[in-house]
Amino acid sequence: MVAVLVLHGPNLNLLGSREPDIYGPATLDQINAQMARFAASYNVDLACFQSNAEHELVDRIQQAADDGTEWILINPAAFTHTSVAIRDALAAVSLPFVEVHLSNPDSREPFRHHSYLSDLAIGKICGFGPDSYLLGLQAIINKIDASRNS
Ligand code: CA2
Repeated sequence: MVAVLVLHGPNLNLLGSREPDIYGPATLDQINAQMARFAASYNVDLACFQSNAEHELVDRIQQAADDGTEWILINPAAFTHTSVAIRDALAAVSLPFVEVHLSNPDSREPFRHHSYLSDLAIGKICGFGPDSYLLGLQAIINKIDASRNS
């Protein structure tokens, strides 16, 4: 069984309660539950973690280096555009990761156009609402299958 860690950045705990026009009506629990069902059907062990605190996300990434995590799926939220600390943590643990966003940051304000993580990511999916997470998870599962069969 392959272990995948899903990380959600600041304010994503508010999903479903505010700004549904931008981020949709689904709550974070609903998104996590949908991913968990999807993961189970592919025999993937999924762990989900959300924090509003940068250091907690850094700590969880560091922990992933020692807890059997093989891939990370991350929506860094606003930390996408600000956090050298999260970038450094991902670089330090050297785990492959996929960056996802509900919205398409490139079609929004200019300050959202730069990501501190994208150049380290295996890939990036954005703009599809909660489907961005499922598409990211599917891409990770395809990569795992490809590495098993090579
Ligand atoms: O589109 C995404 O997934 C973002 O990562 C969301 C971040 C934003 O800063 C990024 O540029 C793009 C913001 C997450 C805020 O989440 C909220 C959810 C509900 C209500 C208010 C904020």
